[in-house]
Amino acid sequence: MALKLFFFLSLALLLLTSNAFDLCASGSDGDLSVIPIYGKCSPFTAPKSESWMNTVIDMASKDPARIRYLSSLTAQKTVAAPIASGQQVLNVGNYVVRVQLGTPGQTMYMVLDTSNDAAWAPCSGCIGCSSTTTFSAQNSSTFATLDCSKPECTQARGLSCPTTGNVDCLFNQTYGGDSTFSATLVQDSLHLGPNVIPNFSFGCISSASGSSIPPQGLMGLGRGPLSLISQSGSLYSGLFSYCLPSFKSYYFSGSLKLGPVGQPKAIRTTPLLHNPHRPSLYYVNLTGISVGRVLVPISPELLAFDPNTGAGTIIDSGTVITRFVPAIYTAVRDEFRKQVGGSFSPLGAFDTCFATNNEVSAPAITLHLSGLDLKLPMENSLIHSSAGSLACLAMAAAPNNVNSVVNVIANLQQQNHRILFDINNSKLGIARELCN
Ligand SMILES: *[C@@H]1O[C@H](CO)[C@@H](O)[C@H](O)[C@H]1NC(C)=O
Ligand SMILES: *[C@@H]1O[C@H](CO)[C@@H](O)[C@H](O)[C@H]1NC(C)=O
Ligand SMILES: *[C@@H]1O[C@H](CO)[C@@H](O)[C@H](O)[C@H]1NC(C)=O
Ligand SMILES: *[C@@H]1O[C@H](CO)[C@@H](O)[C@H](O)[C@H]1NC(C)=O
Ligand SMILES: CC(=O)N[C@H]1CO[C@H](CO)[C@@H](O)[C@@H]1O
Repeated sequence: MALKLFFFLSLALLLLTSNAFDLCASGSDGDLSVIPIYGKCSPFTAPKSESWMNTVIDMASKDPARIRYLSSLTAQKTVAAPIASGQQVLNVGNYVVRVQLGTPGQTMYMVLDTSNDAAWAPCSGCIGCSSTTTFSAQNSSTFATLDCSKPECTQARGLSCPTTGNVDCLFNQTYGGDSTFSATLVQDSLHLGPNVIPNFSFGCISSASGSSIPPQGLMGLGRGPLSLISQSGSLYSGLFSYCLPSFKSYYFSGSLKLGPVGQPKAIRTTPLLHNPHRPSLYYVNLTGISVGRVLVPISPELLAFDPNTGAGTIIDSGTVITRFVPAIYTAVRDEFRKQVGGSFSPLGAFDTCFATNNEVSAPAITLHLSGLDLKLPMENSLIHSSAGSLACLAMAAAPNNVNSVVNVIANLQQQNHRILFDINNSKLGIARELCN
């Protein structure tokens, strides 16, 4: 009896300690860990750079290409893509989530992307994929191909198949502005923490080129029919939320909560808008921006939501720093500089860097959304150099030459907040939450 108790206690202790010390383990309550792509728990290593700030600058340097890409996501799918050659693989999409595909589950660290509809993963034998971790269809007992006549195939291809009958569903897709891949639409079980989604459709990549394809695949959380939320149907009730940890929090991970369980009960919300011109993206109604107590004068057409052109403001998990169209950014920045005073210098994507001695006078920036003011904590509006002597306003102008106005609320501004997407009720909730 005593021996049995001792055995039981040691087992319990072992379980407890192994959980407590594995900081990279997924939460046991059904939350999935959301890991900064260069954090300790991520299998990916940052490109060589001397400092953390330079890593962020490197990541942010890809924002303009991403915004052009997001602007190109019109209702009509674009298939042709310019391909950048000879570039080092530099990851875009800055958070990964650990999932398992197939039976038995094969672990993949997929980039989380709220602006993309589908999921895809590199498959064994892929030509041009950057990772040696690939999904093996042969090793999964639940794997199936999808033939060309299935409706999912039309959704993935953006057009129907040229032939009928039992032909595999092949499609090409562009990603991130400079990359393209060829894939076959397939189905297999997707394991997300304690949940299994059987017959989950995703692209099995057979060849890839360009520098932006996430090494172990992508999990689309957009609003289209092939996205995780649509494919999981009633399982998650069209609801998910995440908390992104700071890039700086090397050891820790935030969380992705799927479904209504464990979501904040009371949370301030703003309407989530659907723009038929760019149906994958999550739009919000940004009505103004304050710098300190000053409401920056912005002409309303630069903020207006327009279903015909796709203009408006989106919230995106894959853009690094918030981008406003140039006229808005300039007005916000000039007001910010006026209130801080002193002199400013540029650094990478940032054009408003100043000595940290002046930081006490840095005003807070508030994004006014319909029904919700998001007053950004300093950690979400300033970025500091590693040496600590310089602070920069962590926002920039969007590229000038996109089809129509798109402002992007990016992940640096979302960090340490819970962002709740309630698709069925068209609401976006935002609440401060420390998940570092
Ligand atoms: C399938 O699994 C076996 C055993 O784990 C492994 O040796 C093999 O490389 C896998 N096949 C592929 C195509 O990954
Ligand atoms: C995909 O691209 C390849 C190479 O450019 C081409 O041969 C193939 O026909 C394309 N497939 C589809 C379905 O568009
Ligand atoms: C939300 O929408 C999805 C798909 O549109 C549906 O399957 C699900 O049942 C809905 N959930 C609720 C709670 O209405
Ligand atoms: C956005 O907010 C403005 C100002 O309150 C309002 O006039 C406009 O109708 C809103 N747009 C949408 C699409 O809700
Ligand atoms: C329609 C379809 O493909 N159903 C399959 C879903 O997955 C299970 C096993 O995971 C198969 O048995 C079904 O045939």
